[in-house]
Amino acid sequence: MAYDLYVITDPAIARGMPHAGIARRAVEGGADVVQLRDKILPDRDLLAVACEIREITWEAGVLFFVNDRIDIALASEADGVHIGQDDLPVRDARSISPEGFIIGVSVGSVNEAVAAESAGADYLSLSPIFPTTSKDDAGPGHGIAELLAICASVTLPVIAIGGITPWNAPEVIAAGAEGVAVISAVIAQEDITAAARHMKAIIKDSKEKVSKVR
Ligand code: TZP
Ligand code: MG
Repeated sequence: MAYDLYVITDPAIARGMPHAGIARRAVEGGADVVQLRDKILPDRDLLAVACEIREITWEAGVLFFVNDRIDIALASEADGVHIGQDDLPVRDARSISPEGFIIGVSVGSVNEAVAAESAGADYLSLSPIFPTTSKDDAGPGHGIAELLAICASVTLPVIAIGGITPWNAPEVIAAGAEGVAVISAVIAQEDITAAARHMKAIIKDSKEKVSKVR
């Protein structure tokens, strides 16, 4: 399962481009994961968008996750759901999921990371690594030291999110992140496909450098 480049859709940040358009461009640029994130669409519209992204990601062989909403994830046959500390607990999400369904959990500390791992999460995301304006309640950045501590405390893949750019992605990968999740660095760009391709190349290069020194 590759999590190298994890692109999150948000039409407001993509200057009004719809979710499916963002997803299509992101997969063309080499995204390994597309996450549908929308807090305002009515449920029926959200499900319709999820089904569109499901088709795009199936064709591209790319993972598709839905943020927060396990009901929409299951109904659209997504590969998984991404949940936060205030969403359904991992064990309850697991109890209503089919086999192989991927559950990712946002964590903000070593304690939360260890708890999510023992509750049965499949991957973790530390958020935010750096300050970001893309999420209203993201809070201050945890920084690279917290990322290092979490990567050392769990065996699950840890995805870094929040304020990641082509310039700081190498230090995030060097700290042990399995991949980077981005909104603005890819989807706020004029050419989403080119931005995704550029970010993917940086991640690949950074991973090669890390594997040489380990
Ligand atoms: N969750 C934690 S930070 C964040 C989310 C959805 C926003 C990430 O956006 P950006 O633009 O990559 O900082
Ligand atoms: Mg959430």
